[in-house]
Formats: sequence, C-alpha cells, structure tokens
Amino acid sequence: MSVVGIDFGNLNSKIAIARNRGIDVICNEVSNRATPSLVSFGPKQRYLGEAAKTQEISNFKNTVSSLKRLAGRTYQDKEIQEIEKEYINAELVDEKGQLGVKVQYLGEQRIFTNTQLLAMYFTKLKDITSAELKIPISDVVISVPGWFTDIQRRSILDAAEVAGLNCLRLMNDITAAALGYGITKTDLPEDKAQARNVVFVDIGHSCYNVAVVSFVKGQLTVKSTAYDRHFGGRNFDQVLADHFAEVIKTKYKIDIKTNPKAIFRLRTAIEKLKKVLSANTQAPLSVESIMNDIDVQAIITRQEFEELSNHLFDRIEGPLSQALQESGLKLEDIHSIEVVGGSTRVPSIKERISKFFGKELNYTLNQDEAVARGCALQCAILSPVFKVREFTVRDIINYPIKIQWETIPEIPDEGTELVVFPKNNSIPSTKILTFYRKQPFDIEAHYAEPDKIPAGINPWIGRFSIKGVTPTETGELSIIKVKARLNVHSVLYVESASVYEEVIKEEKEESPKPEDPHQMETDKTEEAQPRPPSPTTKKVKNQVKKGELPLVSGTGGLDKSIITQFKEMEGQMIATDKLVADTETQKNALEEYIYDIRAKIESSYQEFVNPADKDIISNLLTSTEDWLYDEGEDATKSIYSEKLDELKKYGNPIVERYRESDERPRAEKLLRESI
Ligand code: ATP
Ligand code: MG
Ligand code: K
Repeated sequence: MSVVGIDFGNLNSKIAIARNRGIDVICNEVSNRATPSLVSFGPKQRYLGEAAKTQEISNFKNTVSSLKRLAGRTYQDKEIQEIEKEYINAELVDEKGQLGVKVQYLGEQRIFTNTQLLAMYFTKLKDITSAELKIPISDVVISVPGWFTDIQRRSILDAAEVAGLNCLRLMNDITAAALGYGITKTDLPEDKAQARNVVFVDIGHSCYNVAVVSFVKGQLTVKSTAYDRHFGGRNFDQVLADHFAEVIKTKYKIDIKTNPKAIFRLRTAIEKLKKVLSANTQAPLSVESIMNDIDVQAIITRQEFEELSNHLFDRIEGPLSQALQESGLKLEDIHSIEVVGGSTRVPSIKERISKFFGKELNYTLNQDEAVARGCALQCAILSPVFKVREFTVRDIINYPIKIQWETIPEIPDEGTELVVFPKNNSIPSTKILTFYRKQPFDIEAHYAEPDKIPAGINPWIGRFSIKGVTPTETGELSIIKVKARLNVHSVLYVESASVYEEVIKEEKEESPKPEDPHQMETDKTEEAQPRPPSPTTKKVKNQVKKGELPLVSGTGGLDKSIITQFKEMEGQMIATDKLVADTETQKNALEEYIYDIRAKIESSYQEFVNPADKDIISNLLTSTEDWLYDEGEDATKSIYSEKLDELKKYGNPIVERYRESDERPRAEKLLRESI
C-alpha cells in the first residue's frame, strides 16, 4: 500500500512519499522535484507534465495550464472569462455546462472537460510515483486551497477517481504545512492554556493563503484562515510583462501585446528574471526572436520592480490582519510566523509580512515542499499499514453553509432556512436536522454568504429529496431526522434520513430546555428536540428510531455514469500513449541492434561469422538502417519488432557461437578447479 502526498500547485506539483521511516519528495522522469502542472495534446499522443512544458511554445494552442484554477468552474464563470482566460493558451469552451478546452488530438478536434484535464494530470503524477515506488499506487492525500468550495473539491475528487486514485483526504494546503511543522516539534506545550500559536503564510503562483494555527502536544487546531485568491507570482509576472512590453515598444518598435506567443515568451523569461531579482539588485532580460525575428534585451533594478509592484505589496497586510482578528488573538500571542510558497522569496513580501507582526520570519519548513510532505504525513496517519506518531488535525471550513426547505401549512412559523455549518465550523462534522412532515420533501444546501465565495461559483451545493415520508398511524406529522455531514474533504452531503417515533416515559428529572428544533450536533449529543418542545413535566418524550428513509441526492459532482465514461476514455488515452512509448522503445531497440552487431562482426564476433554470411548480414544491416531513416521513420511497433526478428535470425547464431566459445574455457577452468 502506498502512502503518497500531492501538493497540486497551479504552476507545478510536488509528490512526497513515506518510506524508510521518513518522508521523501520524489523526482520525476527528468529528475526534477517539481512537475509542471500542464497537459498537452499532439497528433499521436498526449504530453503530460515535463513533456508538455518542453513543447509549450511549439504546441501553443494545445497546451493547457492553470489546471487548478479550472476545477469546478463553468465557461461562463466571471473569473474564467476575466482572469484565467488570460493565462491559458488553449481555447476554452462550454461543453454541456462543463468548462472544456478545444484542442487538436490524434489529428482531430476534440473537447476535454476540466475534470478530464485534471484526471490526465493526476494520471501523470500517479505514473511518476509508481515508477519511483515500483508498485501501483492508489491511496493519496491531495492539497487544495482552503478557499475551495464544495464544487471545486468535488471536481478534484472526481478527477482523482477517473485517474484511479483513492483520495483519503483533500487537505487544505496550509494545514498540510502546519501538520509538517507540528509533527516534528518535540517541544509543544501539553497544556491547552499555553497552546503555541503559529501563523502560516503560503504565497505561490496564483494565490495567497494564511492560517493561524494553535498547537499543543499531539494536536493542531486551525483557528482562523484568510485568503487573497488572486495574489501570487503570476501577478508580479504580469506587472513585469506590462512594463517590459512598454520598454520593448519604445526600444524595438514592436507591440508584443498583439502576439500571444510573444507575450508567452516574455512571461517565461520574466519568471526567471524575477527569481534573479530576489537575490540580486538588478537583473537582465533577454528574449531571442520574441516576434518578427527580433531579439530583445533590457534590464531592471530591484528598486524599479518594487516601485512597479507597490500596489501588490500593499495587499499583503489584508489577509494577515483578517486572520489575526478572526483568531481572537493579539499580536503578542503569536509565537512565530512560518512562510512557504515560491513567492515568499521576494524580499519585499518577506519585509511586509515581518513588519506586520513585528517579528523575524521563520523558515522551519521547506518552502517548496512543505505542503507535499504534510499531505504525505496525513496519508501515513490515515493509512492502516503505516505507523506514525499520533497527531490530530482539526481543520475548519471557510464559508457558512445553510439548509433551506419549504414550509408546510401545519407549521407556518417553522422558518425556511438555517445556517447549519457556520464559518470556521470544524471538519469533519455531522449535524442532525429534525423535520415534521407527512409527505416526501426536499431540502437544499447553499452557501449562506454568496458574495464571500469565489465570484462565478454557484452558491447552490446540493438538493436532497427525502422520500417515503407518510403521516404517523394516527395521521400526525412524522418526525424525520436528516443527517447532514461535512466530511474530511470539506464536502457536504446528506448521510441519511430516518423516521422517529415518540415514546412517553415517566421520569423524575426535568426535560431539557427547548432548543432550535432543526439543529443538533451528533458529535456532542445524539438526542434531538422534537417540535413543539415538550413542556417541563415529569413525563419525558423519548424519540426512538423507526427506520431509514430513501434519499436521493443531487450535488455538483459528476454522475457515476459520466465518471465511468471518463475512466474508459482515460484508459484509452493511456493505452494510446503507452503504444507510442512502446513503439519508440521497439524502434530504439532495432536501431541499437544494428549498431551493436555491425560493430561486433568486425571485432569480437569476427571469427564466428562465416565469410559468406557476413555480406548478407552487412547488407541487411545497411538496408534496415536506410529503411529506419526513410519510410521506417514512423512505422508501427509490430513492424519494428518484425525487422528486429529478421536481423536476429542471422545475428543470433553468431552470438550463440561466440558465447559458447567464450564459456567453454571458463567451464573447463571451473571443472579443473573443482577436481
Ligand atoms: P499555487 O500555490 O498558487 O497553486 P504553486 O504551488 O504552483 O501555486 P509555488 O511553487 O509555491 O506555486 O510558487 C511558484 C511561484 O513562486 C511562481 O510564481 C514563481 O515564479 C515564484 N518563485 C519561485 N521562486 C522565486 C524566487 N526566488 N523569487 C521570486 N519568485 C519566486
Ligand atoms: Mg502552492
Ligand atoms: K496510520
């Protein structure tokens, strides 16, 4: 069984695994510890991760980036139209209500949905991991930003399922970093009153996440979080791109803004330049053949960069102060500040964070790998086969969720909605709602503050139909208890609906105080109050479960049938890619054989080839080689293996004769020694 953590980043992803009693970040096929979050499509195969990066510019329109930002979105989504479109080179389209891309694949125009694209990328991460572990993998923990909504989370889970991954937990990325911190600290306080409060800040490529986390021995509790969902390295890249576009316009009289490829080339160069600027006071820009065969050069000082980016630096403080305020802590309660994410290397960003807290920043965690490591740790904790130190992770949700229903004439004052999971409610969590109904009814879950969720995301979470509801035997309203659950992924669903019966018991104590009839936390108490609440008498009404009711759920996730269909399609694409790879391997084997035999018949094999055969073999080698570089350039796997077999018909006897003669003296020697 595998223990794997994936930091799914917008620019690139990191994979950590548990082995040798520790956590390792693994390398991909080109020995990089981070894999570009890209998928692309070609005439014969897909290119995933590094391979997509290699040909990003030559296969411009068929390369899809920003996969993470596409999860759970629709084509009409404001943020897709106004922001993400700018960063994605492939054409975005609407595919039956799903966000899709239109690309050329296997010589035809194809549309793939966001979930499929995510699944393709996860397939790649899965391959990288199984190549390293040398076993098929399934169990993983994947990171998502804490601000992801229900539908975004479901999209990632659906994609993982399509890729054949069993996601044990979608972990909020900053919480993963906090887990990595907590589990290695041996000096955490035992006493809750002395809990250590640490602020974690993650600024990556596309977003900025903050959490205030309190630690005691063996446990972390996220107290508050705050986000800037549109703040990261790419914003700085954009500021620099705008600046250099102007410089280039003046200096070279070309307007690169009219040319998407030129913009892309510039952005690529800027991403490198920006890193140079973090360590140096100035950095050169140089792009060959940016457009119209013109090479451009420029230079920028850190000071200029800082002036251009000042409006961005001014946004640093907001989430920090919001998180601090919501945590209910004061500046002096903060023990330390831990920073992760690539963009926290920008000196001015560090300065601003440090200034806000009036403290030096801490770098206990690996800035690039902390999230992946935390996810792997969480996977190890959840995995039954792996022993890890006990560590409880108490995370929270970011947006309040309400349940809505329709009133019935019998209970006119029932109200129509209730916030069941308020902001910062801990996860996982189950709440029981009690209804009094004679007939089947529906409830709906919505985000209670639609303006707080990412613009363009539908606040609707799901509709749940409770079937089979009838009046009681005496024709009264039945008591129906509905269990709503936020699971470890922070995904909401209705777990069950049951019908209860009231049984009157004589008891001495007073009945409990009336409470909100609809809400009760099972984690604390299993008892729920009926409506109307029982008066304070010595007769106590107890509710006894009579049976389960049928339940039909409609949520933002994909239907099982579509997931099955996507799985089949993914399977076919994997097979296509594998065939291309196997064909290449077979072709290389043929080529190698030609060179090997050709060299050896002139040397070590010489005395084992009879002169008559030698010409035949030589000619065959030459003709096969000629064929390989001509019409055989692009043949099928079976043709390459036929050709190889043909060569081996002549080659094998020679090799055998050589081996025999080589082994004979050795065997004789062994024989002599053993006598
Ligand atoms: P996200 O968390 O937003 O989904 P991600 O996890 O892929 O994205 P990271 O790997 O944390 O992002 O960070 C990548 C960003 O950090 C890029 O924008 C990159 O340019 C920037 N970055 C990396 N190193 C440096 C550096 N030395 N100086 C400035 N910026 C840097
Ligand atoms: Mg990240
Ligand atoms: K375990």
